[in-house]
Amino acid sequence: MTRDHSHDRRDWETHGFTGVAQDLTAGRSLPAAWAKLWALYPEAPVLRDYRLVNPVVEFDREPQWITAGELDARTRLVAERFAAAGLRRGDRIVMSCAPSVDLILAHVGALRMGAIVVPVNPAYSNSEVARVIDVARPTIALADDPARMVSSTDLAFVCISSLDDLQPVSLDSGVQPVPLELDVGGADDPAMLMFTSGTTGAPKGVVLSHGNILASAEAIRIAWRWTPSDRLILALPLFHMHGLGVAVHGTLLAGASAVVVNPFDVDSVLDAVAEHNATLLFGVPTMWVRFAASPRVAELATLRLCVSGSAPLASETWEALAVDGHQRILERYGMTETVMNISNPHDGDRRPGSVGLALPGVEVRLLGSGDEPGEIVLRGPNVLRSYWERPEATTEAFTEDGWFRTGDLGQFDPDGYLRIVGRSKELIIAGGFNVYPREVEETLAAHEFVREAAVVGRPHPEWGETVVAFVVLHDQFVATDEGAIRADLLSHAAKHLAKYKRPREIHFRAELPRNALGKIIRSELQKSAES
Ligand code: MLC
Ligand code: AMP
Repeated sequence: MTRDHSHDRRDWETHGFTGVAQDLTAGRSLPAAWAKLWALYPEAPVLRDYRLVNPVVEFDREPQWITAGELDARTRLVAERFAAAGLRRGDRIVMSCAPSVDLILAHVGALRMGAIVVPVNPAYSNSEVARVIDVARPTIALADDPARMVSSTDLAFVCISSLDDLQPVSLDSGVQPVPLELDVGGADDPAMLMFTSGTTGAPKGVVLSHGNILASAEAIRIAWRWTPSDRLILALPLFHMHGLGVAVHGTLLAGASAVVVNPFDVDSVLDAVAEHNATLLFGVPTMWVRFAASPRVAELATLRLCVSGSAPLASETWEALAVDGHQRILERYGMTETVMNISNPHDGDRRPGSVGLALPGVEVRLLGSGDEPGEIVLRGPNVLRSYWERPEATTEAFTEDGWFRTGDLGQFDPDGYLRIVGRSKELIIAGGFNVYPREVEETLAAHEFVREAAVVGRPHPEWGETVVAFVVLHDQFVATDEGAIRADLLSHAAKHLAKYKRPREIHFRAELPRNALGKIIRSELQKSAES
């Protein structure tokens, strides 16, 4: 049973939207909407790196602002270059790079030509990248450092630093440039393929259409009163929804500007805020915890709007930033499958511990009956249609009557504000990055000493949660020195898993707690991790 709270339309109005859900995709696609703006205001500064950083290239130039007109021209050249390397409409292009303006140019160029962007964490191990490439079968992979990419005969590599030399040349002998039509995709055409790992082994690819990403960017543009005079300090990774679907897409759709800061650190961000008279800052809770602890926290006061998302923001952090940073942080709730769902209002009560009200176009309900928390389910133009080549996963993700199941548990305040009170899915969020226990468990279990492993998240004041593993060894290793085995397991994890997924603690057990059906009782392990 779905519990109706029927506030959606009123929520949309509180966010400043009085239209209908279809209005949000009237621009057809983000590239079409962006191109219109670029033609209107070609001189407007849009993007700039704060500093130029690349792991394999030394830059001999200073960062410069790119105007809308230049962005139009340069993304066209990027698209031509990709086409010359063999990329066609509907083909996948992996992008695995540190945040930079060049990466944004590549992302926008690929979207404009109708290719499907597959963002991948550049800190992934070769085996993590290989799993994505296996499933996505991309034509091109763009990387900071091609040496890090897995080799494959069907895949052309483009090093991001070579995008600087924006000549429409053939990278792949035999493949000639083709005439390109840009910005012609429709709302239903796929735009992005993002992997969420998944709780059941093989990585699950989330296919987002141009309509999905446009609807969400339009909803937050309206709700957050984003205007061309806004300037964002963009210090987020550009391989997840927060950095791409919110920060990049929103900036370009608002005709606003952004300064890309990489890597994130509190001082660089605050320096950039001051130097560039920034108005907006978005972050994950770990970043906000670090701002709250900084002696420079009061400098946040110059910003028009600070937004938190990707994981729960503790009320204490919210209060500390309100008092010391003079910022009422606006918390919002999103997901790869649905981009942005719910947000505290720009005008009105921004409530600590709550994610607020349904964004324009989004309908929100809870599964279950009574006043107990229920699973949050959603409908709207932002919601994915299907997973990549996984019909069974798609069926499981929706209720019979077509609502998307988030796996998050929520409860409404009497006036319709939603609180996220837990998760029904097995997921750990550390520093705003998702860790799927199953993936870590499988990695540990692949070690020759290990009979089985279970992984849980323990609350952590800075990271939100931290990864704790419980391991049962094969009998012959039980009497061996635990310290040495632990070190061996950690180095095994380091070889196969990106940093944020690695266990911070490993506990050895003779057996794992199981229920009558033989299922591991995670709540018991959780308790033991917390004690
Ligand atoms: C890392 N460390 C940890 C840890 N994770 N220690 C304890 N517990 C953890 N969970 C250790 C590392 O091993 C390292 O140690 C040190 O802490 C610093 O790690 P790091 O990775 O270098 O940290 P840093 O670069 O400072 O990164 C922190 C961060 C980053 C907050 C900047 O995590 C980040 O960019 N997060 C954003 C994630 C994001 O964009 N999520 C959006 C998902 S989209 P040592 O010894 O090696 O120094 C989504 C939808 C939505 O969710 O709603 O937005
Ligand atoms: P991802 O799949 O990486 O997009 O992560 C999405 C998940 O992040 C959601 O399903 C939530 O569990 C979590 N999340 C995002 N924003 C918030 C928030 N403001 N509060 C609590 N959890 C959040």
